[in-house]
Amino acid sequence: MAADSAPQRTQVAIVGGGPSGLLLSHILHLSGIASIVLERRSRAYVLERIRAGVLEAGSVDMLRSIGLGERMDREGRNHDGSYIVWGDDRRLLVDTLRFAGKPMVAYGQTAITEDLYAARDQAGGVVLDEAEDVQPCDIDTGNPFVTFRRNGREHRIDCDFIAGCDGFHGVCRKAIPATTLRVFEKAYPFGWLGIMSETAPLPDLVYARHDRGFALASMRNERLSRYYIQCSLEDSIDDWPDDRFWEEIKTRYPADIADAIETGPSIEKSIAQLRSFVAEPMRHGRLFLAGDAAHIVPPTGAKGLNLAFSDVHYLSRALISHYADDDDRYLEAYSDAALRRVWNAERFSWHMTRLLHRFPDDGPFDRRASEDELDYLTRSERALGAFAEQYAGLPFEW
Ligand code: FAS
Ligand code: PHB
Repeated sequence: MAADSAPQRTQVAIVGGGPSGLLLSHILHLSGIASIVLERRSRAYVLERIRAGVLEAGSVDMLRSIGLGERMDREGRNHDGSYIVWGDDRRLLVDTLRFAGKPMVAYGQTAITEDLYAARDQAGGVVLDEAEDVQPCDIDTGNPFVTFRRNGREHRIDCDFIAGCDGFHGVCRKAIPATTLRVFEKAYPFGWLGIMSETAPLPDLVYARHDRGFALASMRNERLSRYYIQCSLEDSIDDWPDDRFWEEIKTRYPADIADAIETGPSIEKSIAQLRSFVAEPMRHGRLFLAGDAAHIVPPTGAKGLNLAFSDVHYLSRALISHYADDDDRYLEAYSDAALRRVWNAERFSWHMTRLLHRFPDDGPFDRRASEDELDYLTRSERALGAFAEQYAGLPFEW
């Protein structure tokens, strides 16, 4: 497509070229439904972002079902479960394979986004990056459209539906009237300092609850490790040279695990603020929100990207049913169905964040109560089963 041209009309205009928007566009394409993705940033910028790393079985199945399983199966790493360590060398395996019946897969969001861009390119998909000032218009009518500027030219695309996949800072959520939108929000009094290093990761994900704060050891592949420690919101990455980071994270694990951590120079370092956020409803007229545009979870439960996948599962099924069967039942049910799964993940992520982090106003009682809950998970199969099935991600409803 010429640099500054754009079709005048499509069936679904998708705002946002992150995982939600690209995945929706590709699934619709496979069902013969036309879409255009409008992304504010350059493709290079989108692909530079380091984010999620663990896929629930439902997300893995979605990628395989649309032909994007080959690289994931080659480079991704199956996980039968994740460990939690705390107190005086207490440890617990959250055995997701046993309780949910399927493994989780460590496969980075960056690779997924690369795979999705490649699939859209190969299919001749229309992904317009550096689309400025995108605006969803007439969402309350049967003839919505989007406007945007690109390469200095103004554009308008008429469509049947608009998918707001433009993340937490996007414009689509703001197009829902304030009198209609209900927002639920919680900010956490700490951040996550994350680093990526070209080192051999630990064999499994290991979460740590420690008096000095939360830590997490994760991975992307056999030679790419991802680590996080809870840090103050006052911190900047300049406060954390690599040596200080490695020394600190090792203090938060038992000696055998700390000794197994291979240190090395960081190739990426960033601090993410943690928040819980839900906007309801996820639909207004012909505008449908999916992914971070509608909700944010603290990454403790590895749910953010997986919720984007489940939203896209529900929304793509609904749009396909509309076009293929002239049946709008799933479109009508979209917001309620998506929000049922969103709220389970929001509650679980909030609970797991509360359980594993040191809150500034925590006293001895709070610490002992959290340690007792972890001890209880080691003693009760039923409690551990409930925890594991939520960490693994509940099945999609339809
Ligand atoms: P995204 O934010 O990924 O994509 C939205 C896209 O819309 C962006 O490319 C943006 O440029 C574009 N956009 C925004 N405004 C626009 C406009 N006006 N016009 C056009 N385009 C616009 N999740 C996990 O499961 N595990 C993790 O460890 C994890 N770590 C994270 C760390 C950080 C720092 C952040 C911010 C998020 C993290 N997440 C994690 C959550 C993250 O992975 C999201 O769930 C995921 O990116 C959601 O994908 P999208 O809904 O596509 O939103
Ligand atoms: C990651 O690998 O980035 C990751 C894994 C599990 C989490 C959060 C982040 O809970």
